[in-house]
Amino acid sequence: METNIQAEPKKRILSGIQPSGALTLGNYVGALRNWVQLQKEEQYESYYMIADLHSITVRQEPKDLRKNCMDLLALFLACGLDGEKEPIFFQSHIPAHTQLGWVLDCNTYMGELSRMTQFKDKSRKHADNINAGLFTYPSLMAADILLYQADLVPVGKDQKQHLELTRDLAVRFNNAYSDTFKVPEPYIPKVGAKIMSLQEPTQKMSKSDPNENSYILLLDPIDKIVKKIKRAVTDSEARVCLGEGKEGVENLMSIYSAMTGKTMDEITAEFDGKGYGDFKAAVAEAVVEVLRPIQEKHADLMKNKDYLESIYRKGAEMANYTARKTISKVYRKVGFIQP
Ligand code: ATP
Ligand code: LTN
Repeated sequence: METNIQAEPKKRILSGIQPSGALTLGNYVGALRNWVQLQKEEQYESYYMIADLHSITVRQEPKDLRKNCMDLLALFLACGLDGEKEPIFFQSHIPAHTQLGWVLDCNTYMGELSRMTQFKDKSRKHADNINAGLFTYPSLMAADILLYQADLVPVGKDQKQHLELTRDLAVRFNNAYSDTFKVPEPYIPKVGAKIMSLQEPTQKMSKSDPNENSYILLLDPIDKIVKKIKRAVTDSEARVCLGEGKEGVENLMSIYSAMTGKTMDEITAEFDGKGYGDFKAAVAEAVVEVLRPIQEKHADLMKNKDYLESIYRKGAEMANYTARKTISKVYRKVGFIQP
């Protein structure tokens, strides 16, 4: 008997992380971990990118940038992404990103870019270098996404505003020049979408924070991770539960929840009658259990530069193929003469 079941076309995923420093636990929980999960699901086809072009919106030492790029690629793989099956690539290897970035720049309003909280935050942090690239960062990010006709973009909560602008730009272009871009949806995790600083739990945990006790790096030595968690800011109540003025404890509870899969209620029950010492020890143990195998794998991969090279070369080839199709369509629709 003949079966006539047509396979649904796969939904496409694209996301990226800047190689602007070593990754934090926030990047892992808010982004990378979900990428790995999504890549395993049959209904998706995913493109994961190292956003090196974006990273130079803040000054980078070339030597450090090169190292961070390779480190990040190895971390992607160590966290479980499969770069043999689906593309993992460097943004700067695909010329179409800057090409589409320019076209979108010309369709993005100054007012829209001025409203971006990331621009405002970074301008404050880097007051001596408020450059044009920092300002137009969101239209390049929109280009990253729209080039691949992505359906879904897995990111942490802080990127939601950029995703909204991306959707607006896609619709604007489609209306002006006829249907060209897929309008993408953000995919923001329910747990751990915003891991907070261990020292100032009202601020996001960020790899560019000057206080190194505020973040846990994925590649921090194990004893350092344990120390940082022990030093995390809590409160004087000594009760593991949610509540006003307990942002520090709530953050540690979210980290514990993200590491173990336990709910906030289960965690409250588990530590009922226990103090912060016991709680922090358990959080540290849970984090170490997740990070140790990633660190071991990363160290192995960093010894194999040829393999890493083969992954990003293959990634660029696959990504270029898709990106070129979109950019030539865009150039044609805008009215440029075909070369
Ligand atoms: P920077 O400090 O240089 O601005 P960052 O640490 O915010 O960098 P990005 O490269 O901007 O990191 O972000 C990479 C991904 O990690 C994004 O999807 C972002 O939403 C997510 N992410 C970053 N920080 C956190 C956090 N504290 N909690 C959850 N997700 C996060
Ligand atoms: N701005 C993002 C990094 C990034 C990105 C992208 C994320 C650059 N291009 C495309 C998703 C899709 C950030 O996380 N800071």
